[in-house]
Amino acid sequence: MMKTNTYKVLNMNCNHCVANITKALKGLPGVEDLAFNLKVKEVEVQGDISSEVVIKAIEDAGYDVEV
Ligand SMILES: [Cu+2]
Repeated sequence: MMKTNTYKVLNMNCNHCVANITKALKGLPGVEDLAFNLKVKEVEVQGDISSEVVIKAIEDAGYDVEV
């Protein structure tokens, strides 16, 4: 089922972070699209994927997700 969830990544500060998180999420099964808003430190993840998997992938890349 297609859904969209938004995650706040507390230490996402620049385009380098965006690139790292893109790399971490793009390859996950189910992820269809990503949209970043650096100003408010948010990433919107569209696709059929559980938030647990998304959060773990972001954390494994070295970032902190506000839950
Ligand atoms: Cu950065």
